[in-house]
Amino acid sequence: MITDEFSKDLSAFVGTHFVYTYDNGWKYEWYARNATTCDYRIHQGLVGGRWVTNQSMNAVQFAPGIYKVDWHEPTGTCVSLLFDINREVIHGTIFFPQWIAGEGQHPEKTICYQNEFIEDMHRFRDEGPAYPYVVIPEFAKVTYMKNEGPDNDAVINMPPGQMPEDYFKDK
Ligand code: FER
Repeated sequence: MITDEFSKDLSAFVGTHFVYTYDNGWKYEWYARNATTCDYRIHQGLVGGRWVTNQSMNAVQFAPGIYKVDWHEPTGTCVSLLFDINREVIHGTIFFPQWIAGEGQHPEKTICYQNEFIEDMHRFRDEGPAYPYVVIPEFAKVTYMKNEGPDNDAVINMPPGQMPEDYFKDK
């Protein structure tokens, strides 16, 4: 098998805290809480203001310093991120159900601290419409990257608004 030991080594990735801006202007903050969980805040974008902690994810090391992360949200949205740590570049694809990102639909229904509204998100997801999915593939430039250690509750613990306190230092 091509996978296994190498791909499972996430030791240099877990604990990393990123801020990045997509080419379409959307700005995200994302934290690899541990090998199976992430936290994030959305500073700018279709669902700017939304934030989530303890989201289950799948993560692998695809090549040295290149990590791929995939997950499914309670809203029905799917996200796939590819992190190139050395180049400080990410490619993200978000797969939005129609009820969030379709013409005249309702992205604002997902703008909250999702953890407190999981039942609502499941209800919206099940009400749909889900299809056709709106697929948004974009490159992003990393503007902040720091290892904060695993399972650090201080990294993503409030709604989006401010950047990390040392964000503007030596940049
Ligand atoms: C990302 C991090 C999180 C991202 C999307 C999400 C498009 C989640 C979005 C959502 O659930 O609304 O980098 O990129």
